[in-house]
Parts: sequence; C-alpha cells; structure tokens
Amino acid sequence: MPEPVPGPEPLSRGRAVLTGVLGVGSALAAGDLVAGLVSPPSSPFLAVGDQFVRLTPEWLKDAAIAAFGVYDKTALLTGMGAVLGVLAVLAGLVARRRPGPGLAVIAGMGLLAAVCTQAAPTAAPADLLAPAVALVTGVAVFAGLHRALGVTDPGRVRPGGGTRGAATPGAPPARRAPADRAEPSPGLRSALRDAPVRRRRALTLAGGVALGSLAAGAAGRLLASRAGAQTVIALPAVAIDRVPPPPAGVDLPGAPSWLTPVGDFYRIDTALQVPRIDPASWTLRIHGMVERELTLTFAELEARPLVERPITMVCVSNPVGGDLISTARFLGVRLADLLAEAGVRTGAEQLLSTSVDGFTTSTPVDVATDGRDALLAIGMNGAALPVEHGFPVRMVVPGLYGYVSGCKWITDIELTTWDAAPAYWTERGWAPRGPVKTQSRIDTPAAGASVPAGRVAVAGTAWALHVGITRVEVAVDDGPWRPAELGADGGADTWRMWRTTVDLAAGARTLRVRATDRTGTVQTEQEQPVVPDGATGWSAVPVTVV
Ligand SMILES: Nc1nc2c(c(=O)[nH]1)N[C@H]1C(S)=C(S)[C@@H](COP(=O)(O)O)O[C@H]1N2
Ligand SMILES: [Mo]
Repeated sequence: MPEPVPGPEPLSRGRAVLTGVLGVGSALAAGDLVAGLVSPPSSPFLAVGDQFVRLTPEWLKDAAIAAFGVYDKTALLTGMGAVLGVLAVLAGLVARRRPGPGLAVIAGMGLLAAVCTQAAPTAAPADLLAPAVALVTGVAVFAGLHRALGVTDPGRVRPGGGTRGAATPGAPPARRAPADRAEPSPGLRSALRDAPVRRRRALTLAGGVALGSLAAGAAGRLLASRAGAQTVIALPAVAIDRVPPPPAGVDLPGAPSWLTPVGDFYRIDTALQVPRIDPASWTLRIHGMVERELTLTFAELEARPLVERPITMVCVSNPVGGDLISTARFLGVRLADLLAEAGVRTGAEQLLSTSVDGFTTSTPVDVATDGRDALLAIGMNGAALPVEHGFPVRMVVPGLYGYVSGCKWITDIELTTWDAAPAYWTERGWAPRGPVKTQSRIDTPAAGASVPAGRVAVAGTAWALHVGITRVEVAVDDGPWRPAELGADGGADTWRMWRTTVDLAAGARTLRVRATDRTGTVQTEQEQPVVPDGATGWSAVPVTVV
C-alpha cells in the first residue's frame, strides 16, 4: 500500500519570513562583496538607489527638499531599506507552500539591480557581475532554506494521528482524511524521530547564512571605501600664484572658522556613491560654441599656470541662518584663460558642465569671463581635492551658488545657449542663473540657548560674495540696529566674521542680524524660501535670558 503523502502543509509564517529575509539579505551581501572586489558602483542596492535619484520626479525631489532641507541621502537609503525589508518579508510569505513565487520576487529584484547598473552613466559590462552573483546567491539560499526549514517544520511532519494535537491536553486527535491511520507510517516515524536533529541543523544553517551575509556585506563595504583611498595624488610643486595669506583677525571668537577644515566643509550632491576617477584616464572636453575645441588631460591641466584663492561656497538650499556654506583655499586653473584659448563664439550664453555621474550645472558665460577667479580646481586647503568634493577636478565660481557653478567630477564643458539645454536643477524648477544673495547669520549664542542676563557676546558671519561686506548690525527684539565689529577682510569672495555685545534683560529675547554690502545695499528683510533662487530675510535667534 503506497505511503500517503502528507498534504502540502505551508511553512509557518515565522519560517517563511526568515527564508525571505535571509534570501534577500544574503543576495545583497554577496552583491556588495563582489562589487567591493570588482567595481564599487555595481553594488545592487546602491545602483538601484542611484537610478531612483536619476528618475525621481521633480515634485518628489521638492517634497524631499521641503522635508529634509536638502536632497537627503540618509532619508532615501532608509526608505529604500524599508521597501526592501517589506519585499523580503513578502517573498517569504508568498512562498509558504512552494518556493516558486518567492524565487520569482528575488530574481526580479536581481534583474532590476542589473538593469540599474547598466543605466548608470559610468556603466561597464563588468558591473553586471555583482547583481548576477546576488541573484544566484539569493535564489540558492532561498531555495535551500525553504527546503531545510520546510522538512523540519512541525506543521509539515504532522503524522496521521496528529501528534501535535494529541500533545495538547483535551484536544481531540485531528482526523483529516480516511487514509489517516492511528499509527504513523515507518517513513513518518523516522521523520518524526529525526525532526529535532534536522530542525537544529536547519536553524544552524539559517544562523550561518545570517552571519555569513553580515561578514560578506561588511567586507564589501570596507573594500568599497578603501577603493577611494588610492586616488590621492600629490599636487604639482610648481610656482603657484597665491594671494597673500589672510590678514590677522579674519577669525573672531564665537564666529565660524574663516577657513573651513576640509572635513567640516559642507557637502551636497546627488551621488549615493562618490564617483572614483583615475586621474590618468581623466579628460576634460571644452566644446560647443567655440572656435577651437579643447581636450585636456589631467597632466596637461596641472601643468598650466595655477592660482590659489580663498573662496566661499554656498548652497542655494541654505535656509536663512543655515550652515550649507564653507570656505577653502582652492587651487586651480583660471577658467577664463581656457575659455579664451578655446575662443567663445558670440551668442554662447552658458557653460553647461557635465560630471562623470551625469549631473550638470549651467554657469553664465558673462560671469565666468568677467575677471573673477572662476577656477577649474584640483586642490583644496593645500591638498588634492577629496573625492567627496570632486576629485580630480571641479569648477568653483566665486559669487554663484554651487548648483550653477560647482560641478564636481567635471569632464565636459559645452558652450551653448540657455534654451538649448537646462541643467540638472534648472530642469527641476530652480533658476538658471544663481548669484548668491547677501546674508548674515548668528552663530553665538545658539538658537534656543539660555544665557545669563547682562552683557552677552554675540558673533557670527555675513557674506555678499564677490561684492564684500562693509557693515553688520544686530538688534534685540524691536530695539534699534547697532553696528557690530567686523573681522579683518579676507577678500570679497569670502565671508566676513563679526561680533558685538548686547545688554539683555531677563525673559524671552530675539536677536536679529542684517548685513550691508560694499555698494551700500542693506540685506533685504523680505522673506523668501530657498526655491527657486535662494532664501532671503533677516536671521532671528530666540534665546532665554535668565
Ligand atoms: N557632480 C555633482 N556636482 C555638484 C553637485 C552634484 O549633485 N553633483 N551639487 C552641486 C551643489 S547643489 C553644490 S551646493 C555644490 C556643493 O559642493 P561641495 O559638496 O563640495 O560643498 O556642488 C555642486 N556640484
Ligand atoms: Mo547646492
């Protein structure tokens, strides 16, 4: 008489979820390990994230900026992690009876990652390896665990008499089918006898997969972060045209450091993974509306006359009182010299710069060639550009917000018209030209601070870039504006520190600041949001005086 086959009992929910989570987790880890070894940008998770950033519709980016101030990567990665977690749980739950549907979910995720690596501007066929290994690992782990956990699942090895039911006091033995017999068959008896051993083995297997995935994922991330360290270069030891060192007194107590240490320099970009460029194979093409197209290698660029200038950079997303502003000594080649060599044709309105990662900026030709120190920078504060800030070459233009001037990892400059091609952020509703608006900020005391009544030191910074600050005033509540002491002038292309003391009586007080530029124009009181061309208004800092 043939052995009655136990019905296709589903995996318990917990085991199904475990199978899905470990299947997806091991796939990600294997993918990251291979990516770390072969090509960091091919990490399946990050490749999907990068493609998401590229495809994000304007309204969603605006919403993200509204919610997080800037296009926040942590928020994006957290959100992606949550979606992935849900998919992993679903992959397990849809496969409680048969592994097929779960395998389909995992394979689909692998294929999506593969497509995303190939959609990247830096795509190479070798980038398919990491998603392929991820897919194979995920499928193998999912199928293997599904089998191992299924065989020992108490729900699956329910013998005819219903041992689970019988073990429960008072519960009658569950008789499901006439074929069920009171005595377990020999096959089921052995399965029952072996069940605890197999169960232990299966759970050990699951634990091993979890630990192995964590180790592989960590190794992959470590390898990817080490890949960047190799791109450090020595700056050329040639005569460099430097401006004199800043006068004593550019720094004031309570104000930010006039020169920002590179590690503290604000960072904004759409890159989930920093592009890694080999300077030996880097080139810059200057073309479009020019008399002579130029293509420069890195060696050719750094062999040209180099200048070093302190320049303050600001992000257009910097709210009033915000800290998306920093200053560095940038070393580079004057952009105007290169443009003169290429011969800009009349009618060219913008420099459309393209980064190796596909990001673009539009810089007005008239601004780039008006005599200011617009640079193709290769160095920052005496060292090569850090990868996060555009290694090997970026553009820096004093007086313009970063989104229209600061192209990092730059490889292409096309001279063209405004109508021909909107740049990355202009396409998303921001203004094509982005002159920095005059602003001032209170750094000390901090907003919401408690300060003792009496004389209180107040300090901060102000900027009117490429124009210069000549006056900063501070007011308490609705009191009169009183001038602050200015730090030494480090150059019109940099911010200027200020400090003063005010008399504060106990209670809730508001400190306000406003700046006046070299043309005599007072910073506008009119409040405007960061979109489309930079925030305005007077910064107000509430303090509690005790
Ligand atoms: N390739 C690339 N370059 C970029 C960006 C970017 O997203 N990608 N962001 C721009 C913006 S909006 C700003 S404010 C500056 C910031 O430069 P930083 O990160 O070196 O401070 O870089 C600009 N250059
Ligand atoms: Mo920006």
